[in-house]
Amino acid sequence: MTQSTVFPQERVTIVGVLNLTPDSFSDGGRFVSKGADLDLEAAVAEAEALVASGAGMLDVGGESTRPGSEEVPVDVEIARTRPLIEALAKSISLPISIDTRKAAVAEAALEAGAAVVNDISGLRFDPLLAGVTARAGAAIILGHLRGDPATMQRTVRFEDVVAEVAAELRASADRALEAGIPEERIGVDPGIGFGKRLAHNLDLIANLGRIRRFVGLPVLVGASRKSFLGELTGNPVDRRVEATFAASAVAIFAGADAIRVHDVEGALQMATVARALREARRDPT
Ligand code: HH2
Repeated sequence: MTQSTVFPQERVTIVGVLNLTPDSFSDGGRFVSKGADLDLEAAVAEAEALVASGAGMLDVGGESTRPGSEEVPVDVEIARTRPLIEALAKSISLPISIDTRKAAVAEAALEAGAAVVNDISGLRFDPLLAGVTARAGAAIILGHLRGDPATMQRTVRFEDVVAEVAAELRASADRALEAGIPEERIGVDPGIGFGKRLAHNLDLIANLGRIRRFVGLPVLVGASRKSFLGELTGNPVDRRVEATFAASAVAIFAGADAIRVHDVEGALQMATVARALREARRDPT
C-alpha cells in the first residue's frame, strides 16, 4: 500500500463526528435547531472537546443520511457547515472532513479549510464531486451505498456482501483515480448500515481484512451507535457506547485504519489495544 496521507499507517485515526443537523439519528438538534440555524459557539466547543479527547480528524456534516432521510438543499447544507469549518480551520491543526455527497457543498467546505471529502455514496451521487476534490488537492473517503438513504433499506440484496462491497469500493476508487485524485489521498469505507441488514454488517466488520486486501487502500469503519448494535443489545441509541467500542475494536483487529465515532472519549485507548493485538496476531489480516 502506498504511504497514505488520509489515514497514516502508524496509528488508528479516530474520526470524531460533528453533525450540524436537526435530525441526525443519534445527535441531531444539538447545534442546529431548524433549517440552517447554527449555534456556532456550541459547535466550536464540541469540536475542541473532540480534539482534546483524542480525535485525529473531525467529520463535519450538514445532512442526515439515516435510513429514510430526505435530501437537504445545497444552500442549507453549506449554511450549516461552512461557518464551523472556517472557524475550526483557524483554531485547530487536525484535518477536517466534510461529510457530503454534493460537489457544491464540498467545494464550499474545501475553500473554508476542509482537507478531506467524506462521500458516503462513493462517487455515485454527484458526477462533479471527484473533479472538485482533485482540483483542491484534497483527500477523499469513498463509502459503499447502493441507491440512496431514502430507500436503501427497502431493496437490500447481496449474495456475498464482503466480495460485492469490496468490488464496488474498488470501482469507486478507480473513478477517483481517473479524476486525478492520487492513490495516497483515497480511503474507503464499507458503509455499515447503509442498505445492509444485521448479518451483512457483522460479515463486513468481521471480514474487513478481505476488503482491505482486495481494494489495497486504507479503510474507515463507521459503526457508531448504529441500529444493528441496538438489534444485538436491545439498547436505545443513547446507550450504545460499549457496543460501538466492541464493533470498532473488532474492525481494527480485522484491519481498519480508522474508525468514525460520536463518542471519542476512550476511543483512542481502545484503538491502541485493538491495533497492538492485530500486530501480535500470527495469521495475516
Ligand atoms: N455514517 C453516517 C454518516 N456518515 N460516513 C462514513 N464515511 N461512514 C459512515 O459509516 C457514516 C458516514 C451515519 O451516521 P451519523 O452521521 O451519525 O448519522 P446521520 O446520517 O443521521 O447524520
